[in-house]
Amino acid sequence: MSLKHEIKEFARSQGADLVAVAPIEVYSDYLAQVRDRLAETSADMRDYMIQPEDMSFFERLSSPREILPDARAIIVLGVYAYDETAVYAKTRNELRGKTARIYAYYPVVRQIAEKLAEFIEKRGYKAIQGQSIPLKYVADRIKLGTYGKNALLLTKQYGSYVALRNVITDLALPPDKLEKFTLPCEDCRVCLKACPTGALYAPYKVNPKLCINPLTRRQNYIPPELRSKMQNWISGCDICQEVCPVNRKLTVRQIDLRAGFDSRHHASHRYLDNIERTPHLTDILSEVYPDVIRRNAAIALANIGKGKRESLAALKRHIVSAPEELRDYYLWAIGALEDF
Ligand code: B12
Ligand code: SF4
Ligand code: SF4
Repeated sequence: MSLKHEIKEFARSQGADLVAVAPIEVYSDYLAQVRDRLAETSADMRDYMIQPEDMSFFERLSSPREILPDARAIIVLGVYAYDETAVYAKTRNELRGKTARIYAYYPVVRQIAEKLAEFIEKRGYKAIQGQSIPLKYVADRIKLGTYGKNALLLTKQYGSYVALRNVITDLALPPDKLEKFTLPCEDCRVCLKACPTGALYAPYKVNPKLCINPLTRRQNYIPPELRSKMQNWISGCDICQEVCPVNRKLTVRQIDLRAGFDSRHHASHRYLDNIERTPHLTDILSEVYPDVIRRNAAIALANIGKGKRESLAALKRHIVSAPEELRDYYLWAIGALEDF
């Protein structure tokens, strides 16, 4: 069995659903696209939740040899992230928030990448795992999937619900030549129309200043006109994936117990670890939760509108002890619910 074959088999045995080899290159077309995006949206690195506040993050992503100077191949890993805990049918009726489906699987794919790096190192080669390349761009180049107009990588088997990660190695592995998966994007604009904030401002392009994912995760002020568009997302947003016809054909996977990992207990978001993925929103207003999540819970309650009496009572109870920055959101939510 070739070493490449052994590597793929090992990655699959650890839980990888997708594994493919890409070449080492300077991905300069990607960097040009990043520069265009920054110019078109006037976004800065804070909007991307990236530090430091210069281009170095994206420059490093585009040059895998900055991570490993004698790198000779990139292994791209993917794990299917649409499991049975991620079916959100009743959240609004139950006054619950939603978290992006993929978050539970970032630790899964990370664990697989760590084990794969160890496996390669034991054979005498260097291997560094991370999210250290432009993952969608590289995966699209080797046809592991294709860019959808929602700016995500859509794969034939798992749609866009795929958590990606890479291992960069000095082991020479021949790149894969996969068959292109053609998407029904040509005559479709469903994701662009569904994005509630207009963050998908053109096909394949996201404005991070408007995307609900960073809005829910950063501490920055959220203006009222954006708050009312955030629905009940309290961490991330999956709308441009939920509506996509490719994803709508998917069936939910079983909880991932491969590699000894129980995704039910790993929301993985730094604020939501170790709690239920969709807690009761009135409970999240309590001060045991970080301010960002309390803010998002208040916004979600206002946007749900149902259960008005219970929501108003909780907001009025918690506003008394809420810090100054949060009061503005609680007051806004109370006003919105009273007008509902
Ligand atoms: C920065 C970042 C963000 C930013 C910016 C998003 C963006 N689209 O740029 C923010 C914080 C907004 C974000 C949000 C999300 N992210 Co994010 N993010 C990243 C990160 C770190 C880099 C992405 C990047 O390079 N952006 C810069 C832009 C310029 O690159 P790009 O989007 O690839 O742009 C390309 C297209 O526009 C294309 N293009 C332009 N014109 C045309 C025309 C045609 C015809 C075609 C085909 C292509 C094309 O060219 C550009 C460059 O190649 C990666 C991790 C990594 N290391 O790769 C994760 C990553 C992309 N994110 C991911 C996820 C899951 C999300 C969310 C879905 C999370 C959530 N549920 O809330 C949202 C989705 C928003 C969206 N619709 O894209 C996954 C994507 C998995 C997948 N299947 O695609 C990644 C790969 C993380 C991971 N480890 O799995 N993210
Ligand atoms: S919703 Fe339509 S346009 Fe958007 S990614 Fe899916 S197929 Fe493409
Ligand atoms: S994640 Fe939500 S806000 Fe961001 S581009 Fe997709 S639909 Fe729009």
